[in-house]
Amino acid sequence: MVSPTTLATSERESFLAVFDTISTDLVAELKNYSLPQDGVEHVKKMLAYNVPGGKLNRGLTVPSALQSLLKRSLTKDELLKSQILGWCIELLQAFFLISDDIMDGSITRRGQPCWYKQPTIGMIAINDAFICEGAIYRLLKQHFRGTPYYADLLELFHEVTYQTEVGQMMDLITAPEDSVDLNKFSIEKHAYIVEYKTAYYSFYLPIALAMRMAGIQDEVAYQQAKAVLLPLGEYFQVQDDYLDCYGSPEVIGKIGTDIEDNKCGWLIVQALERASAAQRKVLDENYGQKSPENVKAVKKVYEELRIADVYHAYEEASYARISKLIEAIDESLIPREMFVVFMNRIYKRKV
Ligand code: GPP
Ligand code: MG
Ligand code: MG
Ligand code: MG
Repeated sequence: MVSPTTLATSERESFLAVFDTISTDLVAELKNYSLPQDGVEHVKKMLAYNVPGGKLNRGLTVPSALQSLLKRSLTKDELLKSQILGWCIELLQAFFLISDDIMDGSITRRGQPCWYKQPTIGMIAINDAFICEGAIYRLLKQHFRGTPYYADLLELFHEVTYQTEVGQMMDLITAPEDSVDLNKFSIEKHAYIVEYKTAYYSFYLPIALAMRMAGIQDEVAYQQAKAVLLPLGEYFQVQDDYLDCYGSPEVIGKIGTDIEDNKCGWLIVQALERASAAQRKVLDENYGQKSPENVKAVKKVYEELRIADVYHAYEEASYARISKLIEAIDESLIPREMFVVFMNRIYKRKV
């Protein structure tokens, strides 16, 4: 019998093998633009550095969700097409992460320096992010132009990109560098930011793409999927906020910057709910400052308020809440299994 681990490994290997095809196809297409050799080298290097090195949760979800939806093994063509859609999400992710790291002033990503931190790259990274976004639409055109759901795919990518940008905008304007005002933060504001900046593209998009491929047209099915996937995305971003402070950089591959960056993250909004007047004063004076002493003072208040315990309770409660939401799904429209698999992929994650 094939164990789940072996299966997961082979799914990943087969998915990664498609990346090579995609990279080659994109480069071949650029040669039609008479792209000089140094341009070809740059694109290859940039894609290899920024696209395949992550956990690939989003990308791998498309083929596995399609299989759940069709309730059978995929044909070669279905597998390849769903993997290409998976890579389109990973390209979207690369576009966002390259840009996000510049905006957040981050140092490392996926265990290596952020792309913009590479000595020969700097602000060229901004244009590279645009190239990653553009590549999505080249691939969609190349592989899906003849399908009945081509327009749906385009619409999904455009809509979700815009939603993410709106979320990122709120993330940024709630965290101005030079004026720290913790009164701007709230649980509701946080919930809005994470739904828009993370949940749509990371959770709704992979499942919605598989549903389009499976030929599902009933809007109710998409609403039902969203009702689970947006809360799941919120839970995922709360984990990200927690790991920013409590994760180990060697494991998560990035060094947290949320306290320094004055971010309206989950830990600070929970701390604000619980802080005494004296603790609130410490937070007001130290949050959003670059020096390690300030960061330490904020973390000390988190310790006093046992915010890590609050988080662990939130994890348990989220699992129970999302499981209930999954049970409410009408199985004649979409299989619950698809959501269970996705949730188990991230539950209690350390990475
Ligand atoms: C995660 O925020 C959100 C994104 C990566 C979306 C970015 C959207 C753009 C339009 C650029 P984060 O800053 O907490 O992520 P990380 O912790 O990985 O830096
Ligand atoms: Mg960031
Ligand atoms: Mg950010
Ligand atoms: Mg983060």
